[in-house]
Amino acid sequence: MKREVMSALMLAALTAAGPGWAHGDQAAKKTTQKQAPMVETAFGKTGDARKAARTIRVDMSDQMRFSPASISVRQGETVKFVVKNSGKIMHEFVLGTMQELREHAELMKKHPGMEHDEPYMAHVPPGKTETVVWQFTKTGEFHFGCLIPGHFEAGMVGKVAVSK
Ligand SMILES: [Cu+2]
Repeated sequence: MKREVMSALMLAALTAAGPGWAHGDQAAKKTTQKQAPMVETAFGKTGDARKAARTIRVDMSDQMRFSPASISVRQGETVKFVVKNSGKIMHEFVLGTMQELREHAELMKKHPGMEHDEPYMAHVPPGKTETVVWQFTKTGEFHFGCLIPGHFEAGMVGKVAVSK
């Protein structure tokens, strides 16, 4: 939803800049709709949906829990997370290291209106489902959390173990 709004704004801005630019943006827009921006982190990188051999369904509830709360993957594996919010309030699925998630949760408490969109996160309104495609390029223990103020602290956190 947010990405669509951004694209529309970008298109409007580029159209104002001239017809040549607008034409270029048409092509760029098509690719961004198919593939999330390439991002590389300590816990992996943006996945290619065509290489996602495995789909993991994750449910989020108003009991502040993810189900499953523990996931095991192999290094190099690309996973398509289909994240469903079966609750009545907003939840989100954010992959990261425990330290990053903790810091991010603290920031969200200070700035509750803060908005961001990265390929390793999904903001899911009640009753909706969003998808995150991610490649786990590094071994280790990573996490996913809901960073809506209070949720992470209430235990809305899960674990991803990436093994060789
Ligand atoms: Cu939540």
